[in-house]
Amino acid sequence: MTNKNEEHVDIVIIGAGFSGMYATHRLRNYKVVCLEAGAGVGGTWYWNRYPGARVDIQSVEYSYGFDEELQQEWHWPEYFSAQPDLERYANHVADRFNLRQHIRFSNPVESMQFDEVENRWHVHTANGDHLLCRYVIAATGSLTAPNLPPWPGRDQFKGDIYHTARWPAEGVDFAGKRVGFIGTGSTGIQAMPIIAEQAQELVVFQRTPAFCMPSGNRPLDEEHEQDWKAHYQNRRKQMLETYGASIIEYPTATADECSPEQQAEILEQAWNSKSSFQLLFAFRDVMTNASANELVCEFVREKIRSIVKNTETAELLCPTTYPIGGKRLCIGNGYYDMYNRENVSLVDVKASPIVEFAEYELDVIITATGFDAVTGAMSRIEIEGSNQSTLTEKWAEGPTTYLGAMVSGFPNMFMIHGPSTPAAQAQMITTGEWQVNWTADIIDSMERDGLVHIDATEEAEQQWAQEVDMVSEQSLHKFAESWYNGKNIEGKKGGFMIYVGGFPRFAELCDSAVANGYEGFIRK
Ligand code: NA7
Repeated sequence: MTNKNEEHVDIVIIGAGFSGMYATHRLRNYKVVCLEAGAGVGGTWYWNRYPGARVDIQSVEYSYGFDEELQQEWHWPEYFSAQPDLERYANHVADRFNLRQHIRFSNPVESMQFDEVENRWHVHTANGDHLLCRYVIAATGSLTAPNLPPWPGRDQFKGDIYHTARWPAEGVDFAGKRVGFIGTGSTGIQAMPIIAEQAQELVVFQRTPAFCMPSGNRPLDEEHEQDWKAHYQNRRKQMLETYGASIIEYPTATADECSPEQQAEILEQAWNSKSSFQLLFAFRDVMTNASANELVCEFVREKIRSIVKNTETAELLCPTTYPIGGKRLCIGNGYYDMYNRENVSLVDVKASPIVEFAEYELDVIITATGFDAVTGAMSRIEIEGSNQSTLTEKWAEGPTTYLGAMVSGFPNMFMIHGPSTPAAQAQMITTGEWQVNWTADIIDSMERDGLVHIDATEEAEQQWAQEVDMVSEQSLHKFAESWYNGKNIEGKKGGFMIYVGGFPRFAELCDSAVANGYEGFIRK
Protein backbone atom coordinates (compact mmCIF):
# COMPACT_ATOMS: atom_id res chain seq x y z
CA MET A 1 0.00 0.00 0.00
CA THR A 2 2.94 2.38 -0.07
CA ASN A 3 2.85 4.95 -2.71
CA LYS A 4 4.95 7.99 -3.38
CA ASN A 5 1.83 10.17 -3.35
CA GLU A 6 0.94 9.09 0.19
CA GLU A 7 -0.12 11.98 2.41
CA HIS A 8 -0.93 11.79 6.09
CA VAL A 9 -3.85 13.85 7.39
CA ASP A 10 -6.19 13.57 10.36
CA ILE A 11 -9.59 13.62 8.70
CA VAL A 12 -10.87 13.16 5.16
CA ILE A 13 -14.29 14.60 4.48
CA ILE A 14 -16.03 13.36 1.36
CA GLY A 15 -18.21 15.96 -0.30
CA ALA A 16 -18.28 19.75 -0.25
CA GLY A 17 -22.03 20.08 -0.05
CA PHE A 18 -23.55 21.94 2.87
CA SER A 19 -22.75 19.23 5.46
CA GLY A 20 -19.23 18.60 4.17
CA MET A 21 -18.48 22.31 4.13
CA TYR A 22 -19.62 22.72 7.71
CA ALA A 23 -17.67 19.61 8.77
CA THR A 24 -14.56 21.15 7.16
CA HIS A 25 -15.11 24.30 9.18
CA ARG A 26 -16.03 22.60 12.45
CA LEU A 27 -13.00 20.30 12.34
CA ARG A 28 -10.54 22.94 11.11
CA ASN A 29 -8.31 22.41 14.15
CA TYR A 30 -7.36 19.04 12.70
CA LYS A 31 -5.50 18.48 9.47
CA VAL A 32 -8.54 18.16 7.23
CA VAL A 33 -8.88 17.46 3.52
CA CYS A 34 -12.27 17.63 1.84
CA LEU A 35 -12.56 15.70 -1.44
CA GLU A 36 -15.23 16.86 -3.87
CA ALA A 37 -16.29 15.32 -7.19
CA GLY A 38 -17.64 18.60 -8.57
CA ALA A 39 -15.67 21.64 -9.65
CA GLY A 40 -17.35 23.83 -7.04
CA VAL A 41 -18.99 23.81 -3.62
CA GLY A 42 -22.68 23.28 -2.90
CA GLY A 43 -23.28 19.57 -3.55
CA THR A 44 -26.91 19.20 -4.58
CA TRP A 45 -27.00 22.90 -5.36
CA TYR A 46 -23.92 22.65 -7.51
CA TRP A 47 -25.18 19.77 -9.66
CA ASN A 48 -28.91 20.47 -9.96
CA ARG A 49 -28.87 23.59 -12.12
CA TYR A 50 -31.86 22.71 -14.31
CA PRO A 51 -34.38 25.49 -15.04
CA GLY A 52 -36.61 26.14 -12.05
CA ALA A 53 -34.39 24.36 -9.48
CA ARG A 54 -35.44 25.77 -6.14
CA VAL A 55 -35.48 24.70 -2.52
CA ASP A 56 -38.88 23.74 -1.11
CA ILE A 57 -38.18 24.99 2.42
CA GLN A 58 -38.02 28.67 3.27
CA SER A 59 -34.49 30.02 3.03
CA VAL A 60 -34.41 31.74 6.40
CA GLU A 61 -34.54 28.19 7.75
CA TYR A 62 -32.67 26.37 4.98
CA SER A 63 -29.36 28.04 5.79
CA TYR A 64 -26.52 27.72 8.27
CA GLY A 65 -27.01 28.67 11.91
CA PHE A 66 -23.48 28.06 13.17
CA ASP A 67 -22.34 31.64 12.79
CA GLU A 68 -24.50 34.47 14.06
CA GLU A 69 -22.81 37.11 11.90
CA LEU A 70 -23.35 35.03 8.79
CA GLN A 71 -27.06 34.62 9.40
CA GLN A 72 -27.46 38.29 10.29
CA GLU A 73 -25.61 39.57 7.25
CA TRP A 74 -26.86 37.26 4.56
CA HIS A 75 -29.89 38.39 2.56
CA TRP A 76 -32.06 35.90 0.67
CA PRO A 77 -33.94 37.58 -2.17
CA GLU A 78 -36.85 35.12 -2.11
CA TYR A 79 -38.71 32.96 0.40
CA PHE A 80 -37.71 29.77 -1.40
CA SER A 81 -34.32 30.30 -2.97
CA ALA A 82 -33.48 29.36 -6.50
CA GLN A 83 -30.40 27.25 -7.26
CA PRO A 84 -28.19 30.21 -8.31
CA ASP A 85 -28.80 31.91 -4.95
CA LEU A 86 -28.04 28.73 -3.02
CA GLU A 87 -24.86 28.19 -5.00
CA ARG A 88 -23.86 31.83 -4.41
CA TYR A 89 -24.43 31.34 -0.69
CA ALA A 90 -22.32 28.14 -0.67
CA ASN A 91 -19.49 30.04 -2.40
CA HIS A 92 -19.80 32.94 0.01
CA VAL A 93 -19.50 30.57 2.99
CA ALA A 94 -16.51 28.80 1.41
CA ASP A 95 -14.74 32.16 0.99
CA ARG A 96 -15.75 33.69 4.27
CA PHE A 97 -14.56 30.72 6.32
CA ASN A 98 -11.49 30.00 4.16
CA LEU A 99 -12.68 26.53 3.35
CA ARG A 100 -11.15 26.29 -0.12
CA GLN A 101 -7.67 25.72 1.28
CA HIS A 102 -8.94 22.33 2.48
CA ILE A 103 -11.07 21.33 -0.52
CA ARG A 104 -9.80 19.41 -3.55
CA PHE A 105 -12.26 19.85 -6.39
CA SER A 106 -12.98 17.55 -9.33
CA ASN A 107 -11.39 14.81 -7.30
CA PRO A 108 -13.89 12.03 -6.52
CA VAL A 109 -13.01 9.28 -4.08
CA GLU A 110 -12.74 5.94 -5.83
CA SER A 111 -11.79 3.52 -3.08
CA MET A 112 -10.99 3.29 0.61
CA GLN A 113 -9.43 0.56 2.74
CA PHE A 114 -9.14 0.43 6.50
CA ASP A 115 -5.76 -0.59 7.92
CA GLU A 116 -6.55 -2.31 11.20
CA VAL A 117 -3.01 -2.32 12.47
CA GLU A 118 -2.45 1.39 12.05
CA ASN A 119 -6.12 2.38 12.52
CA ARG A 120 -5.92 4.44 9.36
CA TRP A 121 -8.09 4.74 6.30
CA HIS A 122 -6.35 4.72 2.94
CA VAL A 123 -8.36 6.95 0.63
CA HIS A 124 -7.71 6.86 -3.13
CA THR A 125 -9.08 9.44 -5.53
CA ALA A 126 -9.61 9.65 -9.27
CA ASN A 127 -6.74 12.16 -9.51
CA GLY A 128 -4.34 9.70 -7.96
CA ASP A 129 -4.28 11.17 -4.45
CA HIS A 130 -3.59 8.63 -1.73
CA LEU A 131 -4.48 9.96 1.69
CA LEU A 132 -3.95 8.21 4.98
CA CYS A 133 -6.24 9.48 7.69
CA ARG A 134 -7.55 8.58 11.09
CA TYR A 135 -11.18 9.36 10.35
CA VAL A 136 -13.39 9.59 7.30
CA ILE A 137 -16.56 11.62 7.31
CA ALA A 138 -18.77 10.79 4.35
CA ALA A 139 -20.97 13.80 3.68
CA THR A 140 -21.94 12.33 0.35
CA GLY A 141 -25.58 13.45 0.27
CA SER A 142 -28.84 11.56 -0.13
CA LEU A 143 -29.49 12.53 -3.72
CA THR A 144 -26.11 12.37 -5.40
CA ALA A 145 -26.04 9.43 -7.81
CA PRO A 146 -28.40 10.10 -10.75
CA ASN A 147 -30.68 7.29 -11.86
CA LEU A 148 -30.39 6.68 -15.60
CA PRO A 149 -32.72 3.84 -16.59
CA PRO A 150 -31.02 1.70 -19.27
CA TRP A 151 -33.50 2.22 -22.09
CA PRO A 152 -32.49 0.54 -25.34
CA GLY A 153 -32.15 2.92 -28.25
CA ARG A 154 -30.63 5.65 -26.11
CA ASP A 155 -27.44 5.56 -28.12
CA GLN A 156 -29.29 5.74 -31.42
CA PHE A 157 -31.30 8.80 -30.41
CA LYS A 158 -30.00 11.61 -32.61
CA GLY A 159 -31.00 14.50 -30.37
CA ASP A 160 -29.61 15.58 -27.01
CA ILE A 161 -30.33 13.71 -23.79
CA TYR A 162 -29.96 15.43 -20.43
CA HIS A 163 -30.36 14.37 -16.85
CA THR A 164 -31.53 17.23 -14.67
CA ALA A 165 -28.84 16.48 -12.05
CA ARG A 166 -26.09 16.88 -14.66
CA TRP A 167 -27.39 20.00 -16.32
CA PRO A 168 -24.94 21.99 -18.47
CA ALA A 169 -23.76 25.14 -16.72
CA GLU A 170 -24.30 27.17 -19.89
CA GLY A 171 -28.00 26.14 -20.01
CA VAL A 172 -29.97 24.67 -22.91
CA ASP A 173 -31.77 26.55 -25.67
CA PHE A 174 -35.20 24.99 -26.24
CA ALA A 175 -36.45 27.45 -28.87
CA GLY A 176 -38.14 25.57 -31.72
CA LYS A 177 -37.40 22.22 -30.10
CA ARG A 178 -39.67 19.23 -29.54
CA VAL A 179 -38.85 18.15 -26.01
CA GLY A 180 -39.67 14.85 -24.34
CA PHE A 181 -39.64 14.91 -20.56
CA ILE A 182 -39.44 11.76 -18.44
CA GLY A 183 -40.07 12.01 -14.70
CA THR A 184 -42.77 13.83 -12.79
CA GLY A 185 -41.23 14.08 -9.31
CA SER A 186 -40.16 17.28 -7.53
CA THR A 187 -37.56 18.01 -10.21
CA GLY A 188 -39.80 17.51 -13.25
CA ILE A 189 -42.53 19.58 -11.68
CA GLN A 190 -40.16 22.52 -11.21
CA ALA A 191 -38.51 22.32 -14.61
CA MET A 192 -41.40 21.58 -16.97
CA PRO A 193 -43.50 24.77 -16.70
CA ILE A 194 -40.43 26.83 -17.60
CA ILE A 195 -39.38 24.59 -20.48
CA ALA A 196 -42.97 24.52 -21.78
CA GLU A 197 -42.80 28.29 -22.24
CA GLN A 198 -39.62 28.04 -24.30
CA ALA A 199 -40.03 24.87 -26.36
CA GLN A 200 -42.08 24.32 -29.49
CA GLU A 201 -43.60 21.24 -27.93
CA LEU A 202 -43.35 19.41 -24.63
CA VAL A 203 -44.36 15.76 -24.36
CA VAL A 204 -44.51 14.58 -20.75
CA PHE A 205 -43.98 10.87 -20.11
CA GLN A 206 -45.59 10.09 -16.79
CA ARG A 207 -45.20 6.82 -14.90
CA THR A 208 -46.72 7.87 -11.58
CA PRO A 209 -48.58 11.15 -11.13
CA ALA A 210 -47.37 13.37 -8.31
CA PHE A 211 -49.21 15.31 -5.66
CA CYS A 212 -48.19 18.92 -6.04
CA MET A 213 -49.12 22.02 -4.05
CA PRO A 214 -48.37 25.66 -4.91
CA SER A 215 -45.08 26.94 -3.54
CA GLY A 216 -46.17 30.44 -2.69
CA ASN A 217 -42.70 31.66 -3.54
CA ARG A 218 -42.37 35.45 -3.43
CA PRO A 219 -39.73 38.09 -2.78
CA LEU A 220 -38.66 37.92 0.85
CA ASP A 221 -40.35 40.79 2.67
CA GLU A 222 -38.28 42.82 5.05
CA GLU A 223 -40.58 42.33 8.00
CA HIS A 224 -40.31 38.55 7.75
CA GLU A 225 -36.55 38.72 7.33
CA GLN A 226 -36.09 41.08 10.29
CA ASP A 227 -38.38 38.98 12.45
CA TRP A 228 -36.21 35.91 11.77
CA LYS A 229 -32.99 37.82 12.27
CA ALA A 230 -34.20 39.16 15.61
CA HIS A 231 -35.04 35.66 16.84
CA TYR A 232 -32.56 33.43 15.06
CA GLN A 233 -30.99 31.89 18.12
CA ASN A 234 -34.30 30.73 19.55
CA ARG A 235 -35.72 29.74 16.21
CA ARG A 236 -32.81 27.46 15.37
CA LYS A 237 -33.41 25.69 18.69
CA GLN A 238 -37.15 25.53 18.08
CA MET A 239 -36.58 24.08 14.62
CA LEU A 240 -34.68 21.16 16.10
CA GLU A 241 -37.61 20.50 18.41
CA THR A 242 -40.01 19.91 15.52
CA TYR A 243 -40.53 16.73 13.51
CA GLY A 244 -38.94 18.09 10.33
CA ALA A 245 -36.62 20.72 11.84
CA SER A 246 -38.79 23.39 10.30
CA ILE A 247 -41.20 25.80 11.94
CA ILE A 248 -44.56 25.34 10.35
CA GLU A 249 -47.99 25.12 11.85
CA TYR A 250 -48.23 21.72 13.51
CA PRO A 251 -51.87 20.75 14.00
CA THR A 252 -53.40 19.43 17.17
CA ALA A 253 -56.62 17.96 15.76
CA THR A 254 -57.05 14.72 13.86
CA ALA A 255 -59.20 14.78 10.73
CA ASP A 256 -62.03 13.01 12.58
CA GLU A 257 -62.12 15.68 15.25
CA CYS A 258 -63.09 18.27 12.61
CA SER A 259 -66.50 18.70 10.98
CA PRO A 260 -66.65 18.39 7.17
CA GLU A 261 -66.86 22.21 6.97
CA GLN A 262 -63.82 22.60 9.20
CA GLN A 263 -61.92 19.99 7.19
CA ALA A 264 -62.66 21.84 3.96
CA GLU A 265 -61.58 25.14 5.46
CA ILE A 266 -58.36 23.73 6.93
CA LEU A 267 -57.43 22.09 3.63
CA GLU A 268 -58.11 25.25 1.65
CA GLN A 269 -55.98 27.24 4.09
CA ALA A 270 -53.16 24.70 3.87
CA TRP A 271 -53.26 24.80 0.05
CA ASN A 272 -53.00 28.60 0.12
CA SER A 273 -50.64 28.76 3.09
CA LYS A 274 -47.56 29.64 1.02
CA SER A 275 -45.80 27.32 3.43
CA SER A 276 -44.64 24.18 1.73
CA PHE A 277 -45.80 20.82 3.07
CA GLN A 278 -48.63 22.40 5.12
CA LEU A 279 -51.06 20.00 3.43
CA LEU A 280 -49.27 17.11 5.15
CA PHE A 281 -49.87 18.89 8.44
CA ALA A 282 -53.50 19.80 7.80
CA PHE A 283 -54.48 17.28 10.47
CA ARG A 284 -52.37 15.54 13.08
CA ASP A 285 -52.92 12.12 11.52
CA VAL A 286 -52.33 12.72 7.79
CA MET A 287 -49.33 10.37 7.75
CA THR A 288 -50.66 7.83 10.21
CA ASN A 289 -54.33 7.34 9.35
CA ALA A 290 -55.34 6.17 5.88
CA SER A 291 -58.74 7.86 5.92
CA ALA A 292 -57.29 11.23 7.01
CA ASN A 293 -54.70 10.88 4.27
CA GLU A 294 -57.35 10.04 1.68
CA LEU A 295 -59.22 13.22 2.58
CA VAL A 296 -56.16 15.25 1.65
CA CYS A 297 -55.57 13.16 -1.49
CA GLU A 298 -59.10 13.79 -2.71
CA PHE A 299 -58.78 17.49 -1.96
CA VAL A 300 -55.74 17.69 -4.25
CA ARG A 301 -57.43 15.58 -6.93
CA GLU A 302 -60.33 18.05 -6.90
CA LYS A 303 -57.83 20.89 -7.32
CA ILE A 304 -56.30 19.10 -10.31
CA ARG A 305 -59.75 18.58 -11.87
CA SER A 306 -60.60 22.24 -11.34
CA ILE A 307 -57.33 23.50 -12.87
CA VAL A 308 -56.75 21.14 -15.83
CA LYS A 309 -59.37 21.73 -18.55
CA ASN A 310 -58.98 18.48 -20.49
CA THR A 311 -60.80 15.95 -18.31
CA GLU A 312 -58.85 12.95 -19.60
CA THR A 313 -55.53 14.68 -18.84
CA ALA A 314 -56.83 15.76 -15.44
CA GLU A 315 -57.73 12.17 -14.51
CA LEU A 316 -54.32 10.92 -15.65
CA LEU A 317 -52.71 13.53 -13.42
CA CYS A 318 -54.66 12.40 -10.35
CA PRO A 319 -52.58 10.12 -8.12
CA THR A 320 -54.58 7.16 -6.88
CA THR A 321 -52.07 4.47 -6.00
CA TYR A 322 -50.26 5.81 -2.93
CA PRO A 323 -50.86 8.11 0.03
CA ILE A 324 -50.03 11.80 -0.23
CA GLY A 325 -46.65 12.35 1.45
CA GLY A 326 -45.67 8.71 0.78
CA LYS A 327 -43.49 10.12 -1.96
CA ARG A 328 -42.18 13.58 -1.20
CA LEU A 329 -44.92 16.14 -1.75
CA CYS A 330 -43.98 18.26 -4.75
CA ILE A 331 -44.00 22.02 -4.51
CA GLY A 332 -44.61 23.71 -7.83
CA ASN A 333 -45.24 26.87 -9.70
CA GLY A 334 -47.95 26.46 -12.33
CA TYR A 335 -47.37 22.74 -12.87
CA TYR A 336 -51.02 21.73 -13.32
CA ASP A 337 -51.84 24.93 -15.27
CA MET A 338 -49.11 23.99 -17.72
CA TYR A 339 -51.32 21.21 -19.07
CA ASN A 340 -53.75 23.84 -20.39
CA ARG A 341 -51.10 24.98 -22.89
CA GLU A 342 -51.56 23.89 -26.49
CA ASN A 343 -47.94 22.78 -26.83
CA VAL A 344 -48.02 20.37 -23.86
CA SER A 345 -49.25 16.79 -23.95
CA LEU A 346 -49.23 13.95 -21.46
CA VAL A 347 -48.38 10.31 -22.21
CA ASP A 348 -49.14 7.59 -19.67
CA VAL A 349 -46.10 5.32 -19.46
CA LYS A 350 -47.53 3.33 -16.59
CA ALA A 351 -49.97 1.63 -18.91
CA SER A 352 -47.26 1.12 -21.55
CA PRO A 353 -43.77 1.53 -20.02
CA ILE A 354 -40.93 3.13 -21.92
CA VAL A 355 -39.05 0.31 -23.59
CA GLU A 356 -36.93 2.23 -26.06
CA PHE A 357 -36.27 5.68 -27.51
CA ALA A 358 -37.83 5.33 -30.93
CA GLU A 359 -41.53 6.00 -31.10
CA TYR A 360 -41.73 9.79 -30.80
CA GLU A 361 -40.22 12.50 -33.00
CA LEU A 362 -38.25 14.53 -30.50
CA ASP A 363 -35.19 16.81 -30.60
CA VAL A 364 -34.35 16.70 -26.93
CA ILE A 365 -35.06 14.21 -24.14
CA ILE A 366 -34.82 15.27 -20.53
CA THR A 367 -34.68 12.64 -17.85
CA ALA A 368 -35.68 13.80 -14.39
CA THR A 369 -35.68 10.20 -13.25
CA GLY A 370 -34.34 10.77 -9.78
CA PHE A 371 -31.49 9.16 -7.93
CA ASP A 372 -30.07 5.96 -6.57
CA ALA A 373 -30.78 7.69 -3.30
CA VAL A 374 -29.29 7.51 0.18
CA THR A 375 -26.83 4.67 -0.54
CA GLY A 376 -25.93 5.51 -4.16
CA ALA A 377 -22.95 7.77 -3.50
CA MET A 378 -21.36 5.39 -0.97
CA SER A 379 -22.04 2.34 -3.14
CA ARG A 380 -20.09 3.89 -5.99
CA ILE A 381 -16.95 3.98 -3.82
CA GLU A 382 -15.16 0.67 -3.20
CA ILE A 383 -15.04 0.58 0.58
CA GLU A 384 -13.19 -2.14 2.44
CA GLY A 385 -13.48 -2.21 6.22
CA SER A 386 -12.20 -4.63 8.88
CA ASN A 387 -11.29 -8.15 7.74
CA GLN A 388 -11.48 -7.08 4.09
CA SER A 389 -15.27 -6.95 4.28
CA THR A 390 -16.72 -4.60 1.68
CA LEU A 391 -19.59 -2.19 2.12
CA THR A 392 -21.18 -3.63 -1.01
CA GLU A 393 -21.33 -7.06 0.65
CA LYS A 394 -22.46 -5.63 3.93
CA TRP A 395 -25.29 -3.71 2.28
CA ALA A 396 -26.22 -6.42 -0.24
CA GLU A 397 -29.66 -6.84 1.32
CA GLY A 398 -30.05 -3.14 2.13
CA PRO A 399 -28.15 -0.60 4.19
CA THR A 400 -27.59 -1.16 7.89
CA THR A 401 -26.19 1.49 10.20
CA TYR A 402 -26.03 2.49 13.82
CA LEU A 403 -27.84 5.83 14.30
CA GLY A 404 -27.30 6.43 10.59
CA ALA A 405 -23.78 7.44 11.51
CA MET A 406 -21.61 4.32 11.54
CA VAL A 407 -21.56 0.89 9.93
CA SER A 408 -20.37 -1.98 12.09
CA GLY A 409 -17.10 -3.35 10.70
CA PHE A 410 -16.12 0.01 9.16
CA PRO A 411 -14.31 1.70 12.05
CA ASN A 412 -13.52 5.41 12.21
CA MET A 413 -15.91 6.12 9.33
CA PHE A 414 -18.86 8.42 10.00
CA MET A 415 -21.69 9.43 7.74
CA ILE A 416 -23.75 12.60 7.76
CA HIS A 417 -27.35 12.12 6.57
CA GLY A 418 -26.53 8.44 6.14
CA PRO A 419 -29.07 5.64 5.71
CA SER A 420 -31.63 5.63 8.56
CA THR A 421 -31.23 9.26 9.48
CA PRO A 422 -34.17 11.65 9.01
CA ALA A 423 -32.35 13.03 5.91
CA ALA A 424 -34.89 14.73 3.64
CA GLN A 425 -37.69 14.16 6.15
CA ALA A 426 -36.09 17.05 8.00
CA GLN A 427 -34.48 20.29 6.92
CA MET A 428 -31.08 19.11 5.81
CA ILE A 429 -28.78 22.07 6.45
CA THR A 430 -29.73 22.50 10.09
CA THR A 431 -29.91 18.78 10.85
CA GLY A 432 -26.65 18.30 8.95
CA GLU A 433 -24.99 20.86 11.22
CA TRP A 434 -26.39 19.00 14.21
CA GLN A 435 -25.00 15.67 12.98
CA VAL A 436 -21.62 17.23 12.18
CA ASN A 437 -21.42 18.65 15.71
CA TRP A 438 -22.39 15.30 17.23
CA THR A 439 -19.76 13.51 15.11
CA ALA A 440 -17.07 16.12 15.78
CA ASP A 441 -17.73 15.88 19.52
CA ILE A 442 -17.16 12.12 19.30
CA ILE A 443 -13.88 12.65 17.43
CA ASP A 444 -12.82 15.29 19.98
CA SER A 445 -13.60 12.85 22.79
CA MET A 446 -11.45 10.17 21.14
CA GLU A 447 -8.55 12.61 21.08
CA ARG A 448 -9.14 13.66 24.67
CA ASP A 449 -9.31 10.06 25.85
CA GLY A 450 -6.25 9.02 23.83
CA LEU A 451 -8.25 6.49 21.77
CA VAL A 452 -7.68 5.53 18.13
CA HIS A 453 -10.47 3.17 17.09
CA ILE A 454 -14.25 3.51 17.17
CA ASP A 455 -16.77 1.12 15.68
CA ALA A 456 -20.45 0.28 16.15
CA THR A 457 -21.46 -3.13 17.46
CA GLU A 458 -23.56 -5.41 15.28
CA GLU A 459 -26.07 -5.66 18.09
CA ALA A 460 -26.50 -1.88 18.20
CA GLU A 461 -26.93 -1.87 14.45
CA GLN A 462 -29.70 -4.47 14.70
CA GLN A 463 -31.43 -2.54 17.44
CA TRP A 464 -31.30 0.62 15.34
CA ALA A 465 -32.81 -1.29 12.41
CA GLN A 466 -35.68 -2.31 14.71
CA GLU A 467 -36.23 1.29 15.77
CA VAL A 468 -36.23 2.42 12.12
CA ASP A 469 -38.71 -0.32 11.18
CA MET A 470 -40.91 0.38 14.17
CA VAL A 471 -41.38 4.05 13.31
CA SER A 472 -41.82 3.25 9.58
CA GLU A 473 -44.53 0.76 10.44
CA GLN A 474 -46.49 3.49 12.20
CA SER A 475 -46.42 5.71 9.15
CA LEU A 476 -48.16 5.54 5.78
CA HIS A 477 -44.86 6.13 3.96
CA LYS A 478 -44.51 2.38 3.47
CA PHE A 479 -47.42 2.34 1.02
CA ALA A 480 -45.53 4.29 -1.64
CA GLU A 481 -42.72 3.18 -3.92
CA SER A 482 -40.20 5.94 -3.65
CA TRP A 483 -36.55 6.79 -3.21
CA TYR A 484 -37.19 6.63 0.53
CA ASN A 485 -37.41 2.83 0.28
CA GLY A 486 -35.30 2.30 -2.85
CA LYS A 487 -38.30 1.04 -4.80
CA ASN A 488 -37.65 3.72 -7.47
CA ILE A 489 -34.66 1.66 -8.62
CA GLU A 490 -35.29 -1.72 -10.17
CA GLY A 491 -33.79 -4.52 -8.09
CA LYS A 492 -32.60 -2.30 -5.24
CA LYS A 493 -32.91 -4.20 -1.98
CA GLY A 494 -33.68 -3.10 1.53
CA GLY A 495 -36.47 -1.46 3.41
CA PHE A 496 -37.18 2.05 4.45
CA MET A 497 -33.92 4.06 4.38
CA ILE A 498 -35.14 7.19 6.11
CA TYR A 499 -35.87 7.61 9.81
CA VAL A 500 -39.46 8.82 10.11
CA GLY A 501 -39.63 9.00 13.90
CA GLY A 502 -38.99 12.76 13.78
CA PHE A 503 -35.79 14.71 14.34
CA PRO A 504 -36.19 15.25 18.11
CA ARG A 505 -36.45 11.52 18.79
CA PHE A 506 -33.51 10.83 16.47
CA ALA A 507 -31.34 13.47 18.18
CA GLU A 508 -32.29 12.24 21.61
CA LEU A 509 -31.33 8.66 20.77
CA CYS A 510 -27.99 9.84 19.35
CA ASP A 511 -27.30 11.99 22.40
CA SER A 512 -28.30 9.36 24.90
CA ALA A 513 -26.05 6.74 23.24
CA VAL A 514 -23.09 9.06 23.87
CA ALA A 515 -24.26 10.07 27.33
CA ASN A 516 -24.67 6.39 28.35
CA GLY A 517 -20.96 5.74 27.96
CA TYR A 518 -20.96 5.38 24.16
CA GLU A 519 -23.62 2.72 24.21
CA GLY A 520 -23.49 0.60 21.07
CA PHE A 521 -19.96 1.71 20.20
CA ILE A 522 -16.64 -0.01 20.71
CA ARG A 523 -13.90 2.47 21.51
CA LYS A 524 -10.29 1.56 22.05
P1 NA7 B 1 -37.99 11.43 -7.89
O1 NA7 B 1 -38.86 12.08 -6.90
O2 NA7 B 1 -37.41 10.10 -7.58
O3 NA7 B 1 -38.81 11.37 -9.26
C1 NA7 B 1 -38.33 10.67 -10.36
C2 NA7 B 1 -39.40 10.61 -11.41
O4 NA7 B 1 -38.90 9.86 -12.53
C3 NA7 B 1 -40.65 9.89 -10.94
O5 NA7 B 1 -41.76 10.51 -11.52
C4 NA7 B 1 -40.45 8.49 -11.49
O6 NA7 B 1 -41.62 7.76 -11.64
C5 NA7 B 1 -39.82 8.81 -12.83
N1 NA7 B 1 -39.13 7.66 -13.40
C6 NA7 B 1 -38.05 7.03 -12.88
N2 NA7 B 1 -37.71 5.98 -13.68
C7 NA7 B 1 -38.58 5.98 -14.71
C8 NA7 B 1 -38.77 5.14 -15.84
N3 NA7 B 1 -37.97 4.10 -16.04
N4 NA7 B 1 -39.78 5.42 -16.70
C9 NA7 B 1 -40.59 6.48 -16.46
N5 NA7 B 1 -40.49 7.30 -15.40
C10 NA7 B 1 -39.49 7.05 -14.53
O7 NA7 B 1 -36.74 12.37 -8.25
P2 NA7 B 1 -36.70 13.96 -8.32
O8 NA7 B 1 -35.38 14.32 -8.88
O9 NA7 B 1 -37.90 14.50 -8.97
O10 NA7 B 1 -36.77 14.41 -6.82
C11 NA7 B 1 -35.87 13.89 -5.87
C12 NA7 B 1 -35.91 14.70 -4.62
O11 NA7 B 1 -35.28 15.97 -4.83
C13 NA7 B 1 -37.25 15.06 -4.07
O12 NA7 B 1 -37.85 14.05 -3.35
C14 NA7 B 1 -36.94 16.27 -3.21
O13 NA7 B 1 -36.43 15.82 -1.97
C15 NA7 B 1 -35.86 16.96 -3.98
P3 NA7 B 1 -42.16 6.82 -10.41
O14 NA7 B 1 -42.75 7.79 -9.43
O15 NA7 B 1 -40.93 6.12 -9.84
O16 NA7 B 1 -43.11 5.90 -11.02
